[in-house]
Amino acid sequence: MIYYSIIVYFFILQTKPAFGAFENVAVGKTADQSSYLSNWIKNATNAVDGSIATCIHTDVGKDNSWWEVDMGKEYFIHQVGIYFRTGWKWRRNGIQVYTSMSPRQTVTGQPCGEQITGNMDGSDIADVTTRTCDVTGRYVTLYTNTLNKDSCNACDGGKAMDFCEVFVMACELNVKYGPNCNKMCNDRKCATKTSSCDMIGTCIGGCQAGWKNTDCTEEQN
Ligand SMILES: [Ca+2]
Repeated sequence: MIYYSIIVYFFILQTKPAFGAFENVAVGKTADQSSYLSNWIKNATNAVDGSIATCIHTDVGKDNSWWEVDMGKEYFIHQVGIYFRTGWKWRRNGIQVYTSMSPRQTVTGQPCGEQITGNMDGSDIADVTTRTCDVTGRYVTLYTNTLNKDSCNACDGGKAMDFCEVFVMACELNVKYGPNCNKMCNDRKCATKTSSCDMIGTCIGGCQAGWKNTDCTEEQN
């Protein structure tokens, strides 16, 4: 029984999130944020530089804090994840993730899952927190107007945000499709070569002769 428990424990440790063929399309992209904490490097791209050692920090004492990444074009966004600062947890509570087609949507974008909530000191909010979106969008915005002040001894959470990296697991539209983003649009046998390719690979206008199904990938008998 002990041996079995060790095996299960090891398996859990080794299991990575099931992202399928989704890719992080945020890394290296353009980013902006509502304000900067003085004495910090004023670079919103610190949260999309691929390193958890570099972080962003909006200014304390200001309402409506936001941080936003522009992926440059629309993607099917499956999931958004945040690597928080591990030593500073009290600004995690109250953040909401949004996607949008145009910039600076703050609270008017499409919400990705539930607001990130927990204890005001953030002690029960995971260092790496994810939200599922499953929506098409170009921008991802993290937003908070939650006051975490006095949530711990002598620390001011304010309405600021601080985190080190945001990853956006997404599928490239008109290139790949499927529940795991692992099917190629060009492999379909659509009747019209210019047929668009949504996330279920629909061939608008039907299939070439000898092929069937919505995405025209199965041969007729
Ligand atoms: Ca970083």
